[in-house]
Amino acid sequence: SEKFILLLILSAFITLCFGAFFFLPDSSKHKRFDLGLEDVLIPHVDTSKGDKDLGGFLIHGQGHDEHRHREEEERLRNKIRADHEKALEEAKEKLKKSRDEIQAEIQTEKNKVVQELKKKDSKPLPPVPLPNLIGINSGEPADPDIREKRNKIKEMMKHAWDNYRQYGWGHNELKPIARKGHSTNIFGNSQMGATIVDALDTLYIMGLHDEFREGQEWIDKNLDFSVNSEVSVFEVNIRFIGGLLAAYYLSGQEVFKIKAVQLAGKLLPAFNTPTGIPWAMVNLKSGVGRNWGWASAGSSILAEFGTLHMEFVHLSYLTGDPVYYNKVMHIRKLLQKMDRPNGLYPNYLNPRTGRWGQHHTSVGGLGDSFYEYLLKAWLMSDKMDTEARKMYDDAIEAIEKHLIRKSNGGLTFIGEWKNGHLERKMGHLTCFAGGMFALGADGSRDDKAGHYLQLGAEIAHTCHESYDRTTLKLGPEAFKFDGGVEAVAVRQNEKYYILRPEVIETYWYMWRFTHDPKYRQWGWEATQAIDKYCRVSGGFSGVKDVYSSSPTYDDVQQSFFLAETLKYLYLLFSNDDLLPLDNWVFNTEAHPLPVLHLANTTLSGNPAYR
Ligand code: DMJ
Repeated sequence: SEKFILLLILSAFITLCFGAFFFLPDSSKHKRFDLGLEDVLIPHVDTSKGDKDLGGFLIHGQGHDEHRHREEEERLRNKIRADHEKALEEAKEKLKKSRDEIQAEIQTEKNKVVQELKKKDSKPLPPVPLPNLIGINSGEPADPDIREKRNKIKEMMKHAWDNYRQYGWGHNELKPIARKGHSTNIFGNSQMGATIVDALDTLYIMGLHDEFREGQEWIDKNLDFSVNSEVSVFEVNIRFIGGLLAAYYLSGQEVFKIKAVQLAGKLLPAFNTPTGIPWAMVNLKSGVGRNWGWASAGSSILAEFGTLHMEFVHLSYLTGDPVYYNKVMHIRKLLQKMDRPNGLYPNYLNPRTGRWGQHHTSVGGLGDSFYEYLLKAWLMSDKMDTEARKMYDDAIEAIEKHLIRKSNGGLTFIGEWKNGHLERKMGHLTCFAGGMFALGADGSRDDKAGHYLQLGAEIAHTCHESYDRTTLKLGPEAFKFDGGVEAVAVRQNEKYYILRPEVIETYWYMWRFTHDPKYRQWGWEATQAIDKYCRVSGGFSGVKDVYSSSPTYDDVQQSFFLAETLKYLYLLFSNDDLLPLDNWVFNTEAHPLPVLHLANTTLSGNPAYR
């Protein structure tokens, strides 16, 4: 508002000066002005009729035109004078107003602009035939015991949602003990309702339709991306774009598609780097991007720029605009051209130079979902994108050779590669890989399906052990296989459980592929432990030490608890006809996207695209 007042004073001053100009006695000035004005007023003069070009000014010849021109000039001069006087009066009036009145006027103007922009942004997108949407509201188990367990999980979802609804509505996440909103820097500094967007599809498949509608209404009215906020490109993609796309496919409500496309447009400036490898963060308003300060040598992170493919392909499919598809294919092509130490992809890549940063490789944090998306790109393309499958097979072979080992106690684990040395430590995040190996078994190279299903089972077992060897029966953030320690966290800062889904995700995939009842049993153990130790009256909280019998809470209900943990549990106790894996591929935040039956990888299935 201060700027606004300064501007007003300045404009009043300029108006005064300009007005004064008319009342100056100097007639030569008038003459110059008249000539200049004439030039502006009558630009298309015909010089063949006696007009002369004189020093840049056009002077008309004598004659009957002259009188008409003088009248016209006089009329215009009067109009300009009147306009300036009016502007001056308005400026004086404005300055008489109170600060609050001026602010209210500015706000009204702003709202008008936002409304105009909204109107422009909500243009209908081209109609696109929806893929076959099978199994979006079924899965009721016949067995009463399983039904009861499934209902319990639905009740937990309701508890998490209702408390967020009551205490954190519109905020990104909930602090269930302080009973207020919570956020982290991945969502920037604005309230984007991350929990609402992340939870929508879980609400939908659980049949919580009133809650789903509430969420939809909030998104329709409040979810606005024209904010001066620096967000994580990866997190916004997997949680928001993934969540909105899944909600769109499940419900058919256009608003989700429109919001997903608007948001994607805001992420695109992140790709404006010398290599096309996107920055980790982007300001949604200015489009300025940068990387995390902690990342090696200013690098972007493999698991971040490598986890955009599924959502971006769907965006191109739905809009008919190849821009999204081209961005992710460019990343893939660039990665294909690069040398990989020992066939492994390092976690860090510098977006300015196109060179790897530190040679660290992980199937857990910083690497994980890159491998997952190679496999899922293939599955999502109805197995047409064989290039992605080949990259996945190559990567997994190198990982098996260099990172996967058996502990002395016979537990298979996936370690981390750090500058030519294997760290015998596995993260909770890495436990998703059991499910990934099982999902990728069918179609694997040299027909090693049995081998990969077995590998998935071994990882599931190891991760279950990491839960079973704790006091709370909940898994730590990271656990070691070193010097007699097996599947146990050693450092205090690795003993926490923040409601993560990866172990349960693997149980669910293993259940779908084997129907071995132990996976439901393990899933039920985890459900009970979460309900017993993480449930508080204001929602669900993470715990700081899974080895302590009197746990302390971290007071955060993560949005992925509703998006992933509870969804995978619910699916584990549902029949396989709910979201069958032949028709749906889950993004890394557990948002189901339909398989696109494309003739090839150029999205020719979409008529709007052809
Ligand atoms: C989720 O946001 C996603 O699964 C992501 O890929 C990594 N892990 C978190 C939850 O633990």
